[in-house]
Amino acid sequence: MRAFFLTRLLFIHSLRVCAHGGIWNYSIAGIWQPGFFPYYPAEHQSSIQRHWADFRPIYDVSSPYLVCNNPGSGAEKYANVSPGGEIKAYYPGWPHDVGAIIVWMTYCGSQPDACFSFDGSGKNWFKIQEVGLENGTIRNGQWALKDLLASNYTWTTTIPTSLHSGAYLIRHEIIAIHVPFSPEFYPECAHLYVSGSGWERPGEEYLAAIPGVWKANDPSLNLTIYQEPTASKTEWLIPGPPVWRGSIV
Ligand SMILES: *[C@@H]1O[C@H](CO)[C@@H](O)[C@H](O)[C@H]1NC(C)=O
Ligand SMILES: *[C@@H]1O[C@H](CO)[C@@H](O)[C@H](O)[C@H]1NC(C)=O
Ligand SMILES: *[C@@H]1O[C@H](CO)[C@@H](O)[C@H](O)[C@H]1NC(C)=O
Ligand SMILES: *[C@@H]1O[C@H](CO)[C@@H](O)[C@H](O)[C@H]1NC(C)=O
Ligand SMILES: [Cu+2]
Repeated sequence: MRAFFLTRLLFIHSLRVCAHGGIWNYSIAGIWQPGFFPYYPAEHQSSIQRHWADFRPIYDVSSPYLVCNNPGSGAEKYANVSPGGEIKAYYPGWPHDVGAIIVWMTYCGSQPDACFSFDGSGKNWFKIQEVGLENGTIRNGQWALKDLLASNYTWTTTIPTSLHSGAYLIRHEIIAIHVPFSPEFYPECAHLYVSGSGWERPGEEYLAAIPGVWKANDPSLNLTIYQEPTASKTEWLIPGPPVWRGSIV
C-alpha cells in the first residue's frame, strides 16, 4: 500500500516537474476519440493516435521521432472525417505560453487503413493550419499557445474542403520557444480517413519532408525571447512551406 502511494506520488510529481505535455484526446466531427496515453500500459489502449513515450519534447531537428513522436507507431484505429470537418485536439494541463501550433497532413494511400503501414517518410507533408505570434511582441504578445491555454486546452482545425479522399496522417506540432536557444518540438499524429468528393492535393511548393523541414539555426527557432532586439520584435516568421487551404468552395 505504502509503495503504491509512493509510486503514485512520484508519478504525479514527475508530471508537474517535467511540465511538458501532448494530446490526450481528440474530438473529430463531434465524436470523442480517446488518444494514446503514454503513462498507461499500451496493451489496454486502442486509439487513433500513434503511440508516444512521455510528455517530453523532441529537441533534435533531425530526429526520426520528429515525425510522430517516440515511437510514433502503433495506432490501432482511424477516424472518419469529411472535407470541411472539424478536429479538436485536447492538451490537458499544457504549461507553455510562448510558441506556435502547426497542423500538418500527409497522404497514406487510398484504402481507409493505409496509415497503419505508412511511416510518414517522403517530402509529402503539407500544412493545413499555422498560428504563431498573432499580435504584440515576441516576449509578451499573443501566441498560439496562449490561445490554447485560453480555450480549455483545446485546439480546433478544419480539414480543407477540397481535399481529395483517402487515408491521411494528421500531425499536430507545438513549437515552444520559452527556453533560450533550445526550441522544443511536440509532434503528435493520428490516423484519419477523409471521405467525400474532394478533388485536390497540394502542389510541390506546399510539401516538406519531416524531419528535414526545420533548421537548427533558423532565427525563428534558435532565439531567446528574453533579450533585445528579439524580445520587442512584433514579427515572428513561421518557418516551413505556406499553408495549403485548397480551393475555397
Ligand atoms: C482522454 O484521454 C485520457 C488519457 O488517455 C483518458 O484517461 C481519458 O479517459 C480520455 N477521455 C475520454 C473521454 O475518452
Ligand atoms: C491579439 O490577438 C488575440 C487573439 O487573436 C485577440 O483576442 C486580441 O484582441 C488581439 N489584441 C490586439 C491588441 O489586437
Ligand atoms: C474541456 O476539455 C475536456 C477534455 O480535456 C472536456 O472533457 C471538457 O468537456 C471541456 N470543457 C469545456 C467547457 O469545453
Ligand atoms: C544558436 O544561437 C546561439 C547564439 O547566437 C549560437 O551560439 C548557436 O551556435 C546557435 N545554434 C545553432 C544550432 O545555430
Ligand atoms: Cu515543457
